[in-house]
Amino acid sequence: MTRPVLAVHAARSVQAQWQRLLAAALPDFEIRLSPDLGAAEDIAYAAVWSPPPGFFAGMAGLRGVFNLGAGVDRIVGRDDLPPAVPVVRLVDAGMAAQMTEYILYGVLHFQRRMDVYARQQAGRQWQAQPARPAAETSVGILGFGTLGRHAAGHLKALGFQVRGWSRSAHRMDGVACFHGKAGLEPFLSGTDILVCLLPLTPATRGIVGTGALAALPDGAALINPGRGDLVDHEALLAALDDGRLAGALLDVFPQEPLPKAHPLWRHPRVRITPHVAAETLPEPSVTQIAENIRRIERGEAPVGLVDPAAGY
Ligand code: NDP
Ligand code: OXD
Repeated sequence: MTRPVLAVHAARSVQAQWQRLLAAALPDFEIRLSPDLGAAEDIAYAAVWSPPPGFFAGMAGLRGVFNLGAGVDRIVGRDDLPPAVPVVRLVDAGMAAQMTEYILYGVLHFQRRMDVYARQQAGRQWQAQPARPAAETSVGILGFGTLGRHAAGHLKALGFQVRGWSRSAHRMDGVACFHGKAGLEPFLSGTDILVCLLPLTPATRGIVGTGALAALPDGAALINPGRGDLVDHEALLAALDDGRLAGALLDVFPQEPLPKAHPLWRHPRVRITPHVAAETLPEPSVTQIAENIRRIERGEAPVGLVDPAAGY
């Protein structure tokens, strides 16, 4: 009897590991690795990260697509994927703890003026900066979902003022929650350190632009581990150059790797990491994918089902 096929497309260096883990978790499936997928019509499920254009062409029997990450901007709205096929994202799967570490690092970097001290060190300058206690520092999280709420809990425990902005209304003890277009300006105007953790959708593309940056208090800082296209980089450079924005810690960019000639690389107020804020961990991800395949096979909705209309 032929077994249903699960196709994997990930970085070549890790495909074999995905194959081994998926085969152990789903013994009834045949796991095929891209680009050797055989007949497209045999494929029942696909587990993918950033598949090339046309990847899904001919997969007429596809019953579900599993994104090997939280952000589905490379999957939603593609013209090679029939709209009825469920797209499922990873929900936490070990990323929330990593993302919280990244955000805590960035928040402490700006709150404790490590950005200023790094520049002072370059000039051998011994100069204490005024203290800014956590209780007087407001961290605003744009995108108050799985990752944003996890980080908020930890920031609150460290004594920061925390606020979150989302599409729908949320509540969290000790956190000021804002939502929708009307909530954005009041959210931004009280944010000293802005963390951008939105998914990239038509509604969020370029959301951190001239207007949003101007709405932040003078001397605010930006941490962006969400997606590069959420930020208008021309507006960001202008705000950094005129000193309205104290600094930025950036993990994601419109083009990755960030081109070598890009001015962000050498900007004295910018710290860059190469899209590593929260990496996909194969073991917990495979557990989640296998459970979701069983759910779909039982006719139940998978956890992390993407709403194609909302784009996340
Ligand atoms: P979730 O889907 O759990 O959360 C998304 C949040 O954004 C929700 O609060 C949602 O609102 C809000 N949102 C979406 N659209 C809008 C909008 N138009 N206006 C206002 N709020 C909006 O996602 P995760 O927390 O799991 O992940 C967030 C993003 O982080 C990913 O999409 C990805 O881009 C990025 N990421 C980056 C990584 C890295 O290593 N750099 C690693 C992992 C993720 P509501 O609650 O109302 O639905
Ligand atoms: C993700 C990412 O979306 O790593 O999971 O960027």
